[in-house]
Amino acid sequence: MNAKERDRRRFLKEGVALAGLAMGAIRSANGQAPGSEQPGIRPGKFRAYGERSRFETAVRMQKSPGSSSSFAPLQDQMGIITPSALFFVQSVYSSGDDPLDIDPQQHRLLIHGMVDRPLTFTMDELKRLPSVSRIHFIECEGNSRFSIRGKNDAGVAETAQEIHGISGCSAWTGVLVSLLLREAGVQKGASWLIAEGAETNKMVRSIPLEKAMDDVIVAYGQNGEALRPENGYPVRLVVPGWDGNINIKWLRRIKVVDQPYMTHQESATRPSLRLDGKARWFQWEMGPKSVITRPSGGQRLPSRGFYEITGLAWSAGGAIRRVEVSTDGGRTYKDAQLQEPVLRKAFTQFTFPWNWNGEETVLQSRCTDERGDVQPTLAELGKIWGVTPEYWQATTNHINHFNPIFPWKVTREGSVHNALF
Ligand SMILES: Nc1nc2c(c(=O)[nH]1)N[C@H]1C(S)=C(S)[C@@H](COP(=O)(O)O)O[C@H]1N2
Ligand SMILES: [Mo]
Repeated sequence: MNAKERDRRRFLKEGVALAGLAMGAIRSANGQAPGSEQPGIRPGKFRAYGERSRFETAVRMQKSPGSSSSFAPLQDQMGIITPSALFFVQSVYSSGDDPLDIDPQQHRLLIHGMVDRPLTFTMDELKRLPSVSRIHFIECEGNSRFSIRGKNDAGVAETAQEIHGISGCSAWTGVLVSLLLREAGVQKGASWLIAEGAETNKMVRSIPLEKAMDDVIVAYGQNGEALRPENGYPVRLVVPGWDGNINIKWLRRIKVVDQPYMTHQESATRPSLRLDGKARWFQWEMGPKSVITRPSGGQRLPSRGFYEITGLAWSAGGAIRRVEVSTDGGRTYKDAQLQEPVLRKAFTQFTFPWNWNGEETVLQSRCTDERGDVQPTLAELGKIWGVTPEYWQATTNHINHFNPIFPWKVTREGSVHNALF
Protein backbone atom coordinates (compact mmCIF):
# COMPACT_ATOMS: atom_id res chain seq x y z
CA MET A 1 0.00 0.00 0.00
CA ASN A 2 1.55 3.32 -1.00
CA ALA A 3 1.32 6.52 1.03
CA LYS A 4 -1.59 7.87 -1.01
CA GLU A 5 -3.60 4.72 -0.60
CA ARG A 6 -2.83 4.65 3.14
CA ASP A 7 -4.04 8.21 3.38
CA ARG A 8 -7.24 7.39 1.53
CA ARG A 9 -8.03 4.45 3.80
CA ARG A 10 -7.35 6.46 6.91
CA PHE A 11 -9.64 9.22 5.75
CA LEU A 12 -12.37 6.76 4.84
CA LYS A 13 -12.16 5.29 8.32
CA GLU A 14 -12.21 8.69 9.96
CA GLY A 15 -15.13 9.66 7.76
CA VAL A 16 -17.22 7.29 9.89
CA ALA A 17 -16.32 9.12 13.08
CA LEU A 18 -17.13 12.41 11.36
CA ALA A 19 -20.63 11.25 10.44
CA GLY A 20 -21.33 10.99 14.15
CA LEU A 21 -20.11 14.51 14.63
CA ALA A 22 -22.36 15.85 11.88
CA MET A 23 -25.37 14.25 13.62
CA GLY A 24 -24.48 16.11 16.80
CA ALA A 25 -24.25 19.36 14.90
CA ILE A 26 -27.74 18.92 13.48
CA ARG A 27 -29.19 18.14 16.89
CA SER A 28 -27.75 21.29 18.44
CA ALA A 29 -28.96 23.42 15.54
CA ASN A 30 -32.44 22.10 16.21
CA GLY A 31 -32.86 24.62 19.01
CA GLN A 32 -34.09 26.86 16.25
CA ALA A 33 -37.15 25.79 14.31
CA PRO A 34 -36.49 25.52 10.56
CA GLY A 35 -38.05 28.32 8.58
CA SER A 36 -38.29 30.71 11.51
CA GLU A 37 -36.72 34.17 11.32
CA GLN A 38 -32.98 34.05 12.21
CA PRO A 39 -31.95 36.67 14.76
CA GLY A 40 -28.88 38.82 14.19
CA ILE A 41 -29.52 39.80 10.57
CA ARG A 42 -29.85 43.41 9.54
CA PRO A 43 -29.32 45.38 6.35
CA GLY A 44 -25.78 46.49 5.55
CA LYS A 45 -24.38 48.97 3.09
CA PHE A 46 -22.28 48.72 -0.04
CA ARG A 47 -18.70 49.89 0.18
CA ALA A 48 -16.75 50.88 -2.92
CA TYR A 49 -13.56 49.59 -1.25
CA GLY A 50 -14.47 46.45 0.64
CA GLU A 51 -14.21 45.89 4.37
CA ARG A 52 -14.64 42.70 6.35
CA SER A 53 -17.67 41.96 8.51
CA ARG A 54 -17.80 43.93 11.75
CA PHE A 55 -17.84 40.57 13.52
CA GLU A 56 -14.33 39.70 12.36
CA THR A 57 -11.75 41.03 14.78
CA ALA A 58 -8.33 39.50 13.98
CA VAL A 59 -5.69 42.24 13.88
CA ARG A 60 -1.94 42.65 13.79
CA MET A 61 -0.24 42.95 17.17
CA GLN A 62 2.01 45.98 17.43
CA LYS A 63 5.44 45.44 18.88
CA SER A 64 5.08 48.61 20.88
CA PRO A 65 2.48 51.40 20.88
CA GLY A 66 2.77 53.63 17.84
CA SER A 67 5.13 51.25 16.05
CA SER A 68 4.13 49.87 12.67
CA SER A 69 6.31 46.83 13.36
CA SER A 70 3.81 44.11 14.04
CA PHE A 71 2.90 40.42 14.13
CA ALA A 72 0.25 38.68 12.02
CA PRO A 73 -2.57 36.64 13.59
CA LEU A 74 -1.47 33.34 12.03
CA GLN A 75 -3.92 31.39 14.21
CA ASP A 76 -6.77 33.01 12.28
CA GLN A 77 -5.32 32.49 8.80
CA MET A 78 -7.39 30.34 6.45
CA GLY A 79 -5.37 28.63 3.75
CA ILE A 80 -1.97 29.77 2.56
CA ILE A 81 -2.56 33.42 1.67
CA THR A 82 -1.97 36.04 4.32
CA PRO A 83 -4.27 38.98 3.58
CA SER A 84 -2.43 42.23 2.92
CA ALA A 85 -4.28 44.00 5.73
CA LEU A 86 -2.97 41.44 8.22
CA PHE A 87 0.49 40.83 6.74
CA PHE A 88 3.20 41.36 9.36
CA VAL A 89 5.29 44.51 9.26
CA GLN A 90 8.92 44.85 10.26
CA SER A 91 10.60 48.17 9.81
CA VAL A 92 14.01 48.32 11.34
CA TYR A 93 14.72 51.98 10.83
CA SER A 94 11.54 53.39 12.29
CA SER A 95 12.36 57.02 12.46
CA GLY A 96 8.93 58.54 12.54
CA ASP A 97 8.54 58.20 8.76
CA ASP A 98 7.27 54.65 8.94
CA PRO A 99 5.38 53.56 6.91
CA LEU A 100 6.60 55.83 4.15
CA ASP A 101 3.96 57.72 2.17
CA ILE A 102 5.35 57.61 -1.36
CA ASP A 103 3.74 59.24 -4.40
CA PRO A 104 4.09 56.56 -7.11
CA GLN A 105 4.18 59.23 -9.83
CA GLN A 106 7.37 60.59 -8.35
CA HIS A 107 8.97 57.31 -7.39
CA ARG A 108 11.94 56.08 -9.46
CA LEU A 109 13.86 52.82 -9.46
CA LEU A 110 17.51 53.25 -10.46
CA ILE A 111 19.64 50.39 -11.75
CA HIS A 112 23.31 51.26 -12.06
CA GLY A 113 26.84 50.24 -11.16
CA MET A 114 28.57 47.56 -13.22
CA VAL A 115 26.05 47.68 -16.07
CA ASP A 116 26.31 48.70 -19.73
CA ARG A 117 23.19 50.87 -19.59
CA PRO A 118 22.16 52.47 -16.27
CA LEU A 119 18.36 52.62 -16.19
CA THR A 120 15.73 54.60 -14.32
CA PHE A 121 12.17 53.32 -14.20
CA THR A 122 8.99 55.11 -13.30
CA MET A 123 6.27 52.88 -11.85
CA ASP A 124 4.36 53.11 -15.14
CA GLU A 125 7.43 51.97 -17.04
CA LEU A 126 7.92 49.03 -14.66
CA LYS A 127 4.32 47.97 -15.20
CA ARG A 128 4.78 47.89 -18.98
CA LEU A 129 7.37 45.12 -18.66
CA PRO A 130 6.62 41.38 -18.75
CA SER A 131 5.41 40.44 -15.27
CA VAL A 132 5.07 37.41 -13.02
CA SER A 133 2.66 36.62 -10.16
CA ARG A 134 4.06 34.15 -7.67
CA ILE A 135 3.06 32.94 -4.24
CA HIS A 136 5.92 33.10 -1.73
CA PHE A 137 6.36 33.41 2.00
CA ILE A 138 8.35 36.15 3.65
CA GLU A 139 9.65 35.35 7.11
CA CYS A 140 11.59 37.68 9.35
CA GLU A 141 14.85 35.94 10.23
CA GLY A 142 14.03 36.52 13.91
CA ASN A 143 10.66 34.78 13.71
CA SER A 144 9.80 32.19 16.38
CA ARG A 145 12.62 33.16 18.71
CA PHE A 146 9.77 34.71 20.67
CA SER A 147 8.78 31.20 21.71
CA ILE A 148 11.36 31.86 24.38
CA ARG A 149 9.66 33.83 27.11
CA GLY A 150 11.11 37.27 27.50
CA LYS A 151 12.37 37.38 23.91
CA ASN A 152 9.29 39.22 22.78
CA ASP A 153 9.31 42.99 23.01
CA ALA A 154 5.81 42.69 24.43
CA GLY A 155 7.16 40.22 27.03
CA VAL A 156 4.70 37.46 26.18
CA ALA A 157 5.11 34.29 24.15
CA GLU A 158 1.96 32.25 24.16
CA THR A 159 0.01 32.55 20.90
CA ALA A 160 0.95 31.58 17.35
CA GLN A 161 0.82 35.29 16.59
CA GLU A 162 3.17 36.33 19.38
CA ILE A 163 5.60 33.51 18.60
CA HIS A 164 5.48 32.92 14.85
CA GLY A 165 3.62 35.99 13.54
CA ILE A 166 6.47 37.69 11.72
CA SER A 167 5.89 35.50 8.71
CA GLY A 168 3.30 35.60 5.96
CA CYS A 169 2.57 34.36 2.47
CA SER A 170 1.15 36.37 -0.40
CA ALA A 171 0.83 36.43 -4.17
CA TRP A 172 3.45 38.90 -5.37
CA THR A 173 3.19 40.57 -8.77
CA GLY A 174 6.02 42.36 -10.46
CA VAL A 175 9.04 42.07 -12.71
CA LEU A 176 11.85 39.56 -12.31
CA VAL A 177 15.13 41.23 -11.40
CA SER A 178 16.81 39.01 -14.00
CA LEU A 179 14.81 40.78 -16.70
CA LEU A 180 15.79 44.23 -15.47
CA LEU A 181 19.44 43.21 -15.23
CA ARG A 182 19.41 41.79 -18.74
CA GLU A 183 17.99 45.11 -19.95
CA ALA A 184 20.77 46.95 -18.15
CA GLY A 185 23.48 44.52 -19.29
CA VAL A 186 25.52 43.17 -16.37
CA GLN A 187 29.25 43.63 -16.86
CA LYS A 188 31.88 40.95 -16.46
CA GLY A 189 33.15 40.58 -12.93
CA ALA A 190 29.89 41.71 -11.30
CA SER A 191 28.74 39.34 -8.57
CA TRP A 192 26.55 41.21 -6.10
CA LEU A 193 23.64 43.64 -5.99
CA ILE A 194 23.24 46.36 -3.43
CA ALA A 195 19.55 47.11 -2.87
CA GLU A 196 18.45 50.28 -1.12
CA GLY A 197 15.17 51.44 0.42
CA ALA A 198 13.85 54.99 0.35
CA GLU A 199 13.50 55.75 4.06
CA THR A 200 15.52 58.41 5.83
CA ASN A 201 18.01 55.89 7.20
CA LYS A 202 18.33 53.99 3.92
CA MET A 203 17.94 50.30 4.52
CA VAL A 204 20.63 48.58 2.40
CA ARG A 205 21.42 44.91 1.77
CA SER A 206 23.87 42.97 -0.43
CA ILE A 207 22.43 40.16 -2.55
CA PRO A 208 24.43 37.61 -4.55
CA LEU A 209 23.90 38.08 -8.29
CA GLU A 210 23.20 34.38 -8.65
CA LYS A 211 20.15 34.58 -6.37
CA ALA A 212 18.99 37.77 -8.07
CA MET A 213 19.11 36.07 -11.46
CA ASP A 214 17.27 33.03 -10.09
CA ASP A 215 13.92 34.19 -8.69
CA VAL A 216 14.02 37.63 -7.09
CA ILE A 217 11.04 39.87 -7.93
CA VAL A 218 10.70 43.64 -8.02
CA ALA A 219 7.11 43.52 -6.79
CA TYR A 220 4.44 46.20 -6.97
CA GLY A 221 1.45 43.94 -6.32
CA GLN A 222 0.38 41.89 -3.32
CA ASN A 223 -2.68 39.66 -3.30
CA GLY A 224 -4.21 41.17 -6.41
CA GLU A 225 -3.77 44.85 -5.62
CA ALA A 226 -0.98 47.34 -5.04
CA LEU A 227 1.36 46.74 -2.11
CA ARG A 228 0.29 48.38 1.14
CA PRO A 229 2.46 51.27 2.38
CA GLU A 230 3.61 49.21 5.39
CA ASN A 231 4.84 46.47 3.06
CA GLY A 232 6.79 48.70 0.70
CA TYR A 233 4.46 50.66 -1.59
CA PRO A 234 4.97 51.35 -4.40
CA VAL A 235 7.66 48.71 -4.98
CA ARG A 236 9.75 46.21 -3.00
CA LEU A 237 12.05 43.26 -3.45
CA VAL A 238 10.73 39.77 -2.86
CA VAL A 239 13.66 37.40 -2.33
CA PRO A 240 11.94 34.00 -2.13
CA GLY A 241 12.86 31.90 0.89
CA TRP A 242 15.56 34.22 2.20
CA ASP A 243 15.72 36.31 5.38
CA GLY A 244 12.81 38.73 5.58
CA ASN A 245 15.33 41.48 6.15
CA ILE A 246 16.73 41.25 2.64
CA ASN A 247 13.29 41.85 1.02
CA ILE A 248 13.95 45.59 0.68
CA LYS A 249 10.78 47.69 0.86
CA TRP A 250 10.28 51.09 -0.79
CA LEU A 251 12.96 50.00 -3.25
CA ARG A 252 14.68 52.91 -4.99
CA ARG A 253 18.08 51.66 -6.10
CA ILE A 254 19.86 48.52 -7.25
CA LYS A 255 23.58 48.85 -7.73
CA VAL A 256 25.49 46.07 -9.48
CA VAL A 257 28.88 45.54 -7.82
CA ASP A 258 31.63 42.97 -7.36
CA GLN A 259 31.52 42.43 -3.60
CA PRO A 260 29.12 42.55 -0.64
CA TYR A 261 29.05 45.88 1.18
CA MET A 262 28.86 44.58 4.78
CA THR A 263 26.07 47.06 5.43
CA HIS A 264 24.83 47.95 8.90
CA GLN A 265 22.05 45.35 8.74
CA GLU A 266 24.53 42.72 7.59
CA SER A 267 27.27 43.37 10.09
CA ALA A 268 25.51 44.67 13.19
CA THR A 269 22.58 42.35 13.81
CA ARG A 270 22.52 39.59 11.22
CA PRO A 271 25.57 37.48 12.11
CA SER A 272 24.70 35.02 14.85
CA LEU A 273 27.36 34.43 17.48
CA ARG A 274 27.71 30.86 18.71
CA LEU A 275 28.94 29.68 22.10
CA ASP A 276 32.34 28.79 20.67
CA GLY A 277 32.75 32.42 19.66
CA LYS A 278 32.29 31.75 15.95
CA ALA A 279 29.77 33.82 14.06
CA ARG A 280 27.61 32.78 11.12
CA TRP A 281 27.63 35.43 8.40
CA PHE A 282 25.48 35.65 5.34
CA GLN A 283 23.04 32.91 6.17
CA TRP A 284 20.05 33.67 4.08
CA GLU A 285 17.85 30.62 3.72
CA MET A 286 14.98 30.16 6.12
CA GLY A 287 15.05 26.49 7.12
CA PRO A 288 12.10 24.08 7.10
CA LYS A 289 9.49 25.14 9.66
CA SER A 290 6.00 24.01 10.50
CA VAL A 291 3.60 25.41 13.05
CA ILE A 292 0.25 24.09 14.22
CA THR A 293 -1.99 27.13 14.09
CA ARG A 294 -5.16 25.42 15.37
CA PRO A 295 -5.29 24.46 18.14
CA SER A 296 -2.54 26.82 19.30
CA GLY A 297 -1.46 28.79 22.33
CA GLY A 298 -4.13 30.91 23.98
CA GLN A 299 -7.00 28.95 22.43
CA ARG A 300 -9.42 26.73 24.38
CA LEU A 301 -10.94 23.44 23.37
CA PRO A 302 -14.52 23.52 24.69
CA SER A 303 -14.94 19.75 24.99
CA ARG A 304 -13.36 16.42 24.13
CA GLY A 305 -14.10 15.00 20.69
CA PHE A 306 -13.20 15.76 17.10
CA TYR A 307 -10.96 18.62 16.04
CA GLU A 308 -9.14 19.20 12.80
CA ILE A 309 -5.56 20.08 13.61
CA THR A 310 -4.30 22.49 10.99
CA GLY A 311 -1.13 24.44 10.42
CA LEU A 312 1.39 25.90 8.01
CA ALA A 313 4.74 24.65 6.79
CA TRP A 314 7.38 26.32 4.63
CA SER A 315 11.03 26.19 3.65
CA ALA A 316 13.56 28.02 1.52
CA GLY A 317 14.54 24.56 0.32
CA GLY A 318 11.59 24.51 -2.08
CA ALA A 319 8.27 22.71 -1.80
CA ILE A 320 7.14 21.00 1.39
CA ARG A 321 7.06 17.27 0.75
CA ARG A 322 5.79 15.96 4.07
CA VAL A 323 4.35 17.13 7.37
CA GLU A 324 3.96 14.77 10.30
CA VAL A 325 1.86 15.47 13.37
CA SER A 326 2.32 14.07 16.84
CA THR A 327 -0.54 14.17 19.35
CA ASP A 328 1.56 12.52 22.08
CA GLY A 329 4.43 14.93 22.57
CA GLY A 330 6.65 13.48 19.86
CA ARG A 331 6.54 9.80 20.85
CA THR A 332 4.75 8.91 17.60
CA TYR A 333 4.15 10.84 14.38
CA LYS A 334 1.61 10.33 11.60
CA ASP A 335 1.47 11.93 8.18
CA ALA A 336 -0.72 14.99 7.87
CA GLN A 337 -2.56 15.80 4.65
CA LEU A 338 -0.98 18.51 2.53
CA GLN A 339 -3.63 20.78 1.07
CA GLU A 340 -3.27 22.00 -2.51
CA PRO A 341 -1.60 24.03 -3.80
CA VAL A 342 1.81 22.87 -2.60
CA LEU A 343 4.18 25.51 -3.95
CA ARG A 344 7.90 26.15 -3.76
CA LYS A 345 9.01 28.64 -1.11
CA ALA A 346 5.41 29.20 -0.07
CA PHE A 347 3.25 28.37 2.94
CA THR A 348 1.70 24.93 2.63
CA GLN A 349 -1.36 24.13 4.70
CA PHE A 350 -1.57 20.78 6.44
CA THR A 351 -4.52 19.17 8.17
CA PHE A 352 -4.81 16.24 10.53
CA PRO A 353 -7.98 14.73 12.02
CA TRP A 354 -7.82 14.35 15.80
CA ASN A 355 -10.10 13.05 18.48
CA TRP A 356 -9.22 14.60 21.82
CA ASN A 357 -9.87 12.20 24.70
CA GLY A 358 -9.84 14.98 27.27
CA GLU A 359 -6.44 14.08 28.71
CA GLU A 360 -3.44 16.39 28.92
CA THR A 361 -1.27 16.04 25.84
CA VAL A 362 1.21 17.81 23.60
CA LEU A 363 0.62 18.56 19.90
CA GLN A 364 3.49 19.22 17.52
CA SER A 365 4.43 18.94 13.86
CA ARG A 366 7.57 18.49 11.81
CA CYS A 367 8.07 19.04 8.11
CA THR A 368 10.40 17.85 5.38
CA ASP A 369 11.15 19.85 2.24
CA GLU A 370 11.95 18.72 -1.29
CA ARG A 371 15.67 18.65 -0.51
CA GLY A 372 14.97 16.15 2.25
CA ASP A 373 15.78 18.67 4.98
CA VAL A 374 13.77 17.90 8.11
CA GLN A 375 12.67 20.43 10.73
CA PRO A 376 14.96 19.73 13.70
CA THR A 377 14.10 19.20 17.34
CA LEU A 378 15.41 21.84 19.72
CA ALA A 379 18.19 19.44 20.73
CA GLU A 380 19.15 18.81 17.10
CA LEU A 381 19.13 22.53 16.37
CA GLY A 382 21.41 23.00 19.38
CA LYS A 383 23.84 20.50 17.91
CA ILE A 384 23.88 22.29 14.56
CA TRP A 385 24.67 25.51 16.39
CA GLY A 386 26.96 24.00 18.98
CA VAL A 387 24.86 25.45 21.82
CA THR A 388 23.05 24.22 24.94
CA PRO A 389 19.39 24.99 25.82
CA GLU A 390 20.61 27.74 28.15
CA TYR A 391 21.92 29.57 25.12
CA TRP A 392 18.45 29.97 23.63
CA GLN A 393 17.11 31.22 26.93
CA ALA A 394 19.75 33.83 27.60
CA THR A 395 17.80 36.93 26.61
CA THR A 396 20.95 38.76 25.58
CA ASN A 397 21.57 36.40 22.67
CA HIS A 398 20.04 37.62 19.43
CA ILE A 399 18.74 34.48 17.78
CA ASN A 400 17.92 34.18 14.09
CA HIS A 401 16.84 31.21 11.99
CA PHE A 402 15.10 29.49 14.90
CA ASN A 403 13.07 26.61 13.48
CA PRO A 404 12.78 23.76 16.00
CA ILE A 405 9.68 21.60 16.30
CA PHE A 406 7.17 23.61 18.34
CA PRO A 407 5.04 21.87 20.96
CA TRP A 408 1.65 23.09 22.19
CA LYS A 409 0.45 21.64 25.49
CA VAL A 410 -3.28 20.93 25.83
CA THR A 411 -4.39 20.80 29.49
CA ARG A 412 -7.30 18.74 30.81
CA GLU A 413 -9.30 21.97 30.95
CA GLY A 414 -8.70 22.37 27.22
CA SER A 415 -6.44 25.40 27.41
CA VAL A 416 -3.46 25.44 25.02
CA HIS A 417 0.03 26.69 25.92
CA ASN A 418 3.50 27.24 24.53
CA ALA A 419 5.46 24.21 25.75
CA LEU A 420 8.85 24.68 24.11
CA PHE A 421 10.74 25.49 27.31
N1 LIG B 1 13.36 49.55 3.22
C1 LIG B 1 13.18 48.62 4.15
N2 LIG B 1 13.01 47.34 3.77
C2 LIG B 1 12.82 46.39 4.71
C3 LIG B 1 12.79 46.70 6.08
C4 LIG B 1 12.97 48.05 6.45
O1 LIG B 1 12.95 48.40 7.63
N3 LIG B 1 13.15 48.97 5.46
N4 LIG B 1 12.61 45.68 6.99
C5 LIG B 1 13.04 44.35 6.58
C6 LIG B 1 12.67 43.31 7.50
S1 LIG B 1 13.57 43.18 8.92
C7 LIG B 1 11.73 42.36 7.19
S2 LIG B 1 11.50 41.02 8.16
C8 LIG B 1 10.86 42.50 5.99
C9 LIG B 1 9.43 42.52 6.41
O2 LIG B 1 8.57 42.80 5.35
P1 LIG B 1 7.10 43.33 5.69
O3 LIG B 1 7.24 44.51 6.63
O4 LIG B 1 6.45 43.66 4.42
O5 LIG B 1 6.41 42.22 6.40
O6 LIG B 1 11.14 43.69 5.28
C10 LIG B 1 12.51 44.02 5.19
N5 LIG B 1 12.65 45.11 4.29
MO1 LIG C 1 13.21 41.09 9.87
